[in-house]
Amino acid sequence: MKFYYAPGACSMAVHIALIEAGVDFEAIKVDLKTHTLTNGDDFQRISPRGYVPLIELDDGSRHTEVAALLQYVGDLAPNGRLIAPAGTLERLRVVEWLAFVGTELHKTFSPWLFHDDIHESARQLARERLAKRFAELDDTLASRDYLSGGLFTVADAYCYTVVNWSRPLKIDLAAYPQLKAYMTRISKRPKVRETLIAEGLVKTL
Ligand SMILES: N[C@@H](CCC(=O)N[C@@H](CS)C(=O)NCC(=O)O)C(=O)O
Repeated sequence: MKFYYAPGACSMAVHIALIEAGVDFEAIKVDLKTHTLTNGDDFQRISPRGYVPLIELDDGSRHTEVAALLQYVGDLAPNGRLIAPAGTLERLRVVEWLAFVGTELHKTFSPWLFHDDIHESARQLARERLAKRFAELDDTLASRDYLSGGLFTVADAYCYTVVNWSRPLKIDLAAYPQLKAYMTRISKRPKVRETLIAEGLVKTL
């Protein structure tokens, strides 16, 4: 399969899942400023919305949307390691978190805090909403290591990727010690380190 990504973008959640799952894939980097690939090809011809992540399967079909791709890749991991089987309560919990991260975190960060032309009042509203959601995460993580329990799942890959944007945006996580510890816990996972290196975000394991 081919996997289109941009370093540090939401696609990193899928990148982490692919590496955690041990799946074979070809990673193709996209420059989101110009919507081109390293070889100059126009990414918009591959992804009409111009969005990463995008996965192209061996049959040539193309698929998008972080939450959907994470479920697909999670299911490829042996023994339900990254997501429980469909139809179980555990699966429901992971999918709930995927939806929460997608709609309450990802789309509050982006586009509101990432574009210079957005008015300060809208930015402030986004920051306030994130503060509430971070407090909720902090409470949840006081009693468990990962979002849906004791095990890392694809929802954690997504949450980690998105909450990581706090750093460049200078959103201080000091008020959320459990969330901070969770971010550190995930950043130490060998496959997460591998992903960060693959995306050129850190230099050493
Ligand atoms: N609904 C999409 C959103 C994906 C998305 O927002 N991707 C961003 C990177 S985090 C992107 O590619 N932005 C490029 C652009 O807006 O042109 C999903 O969940 O996959």
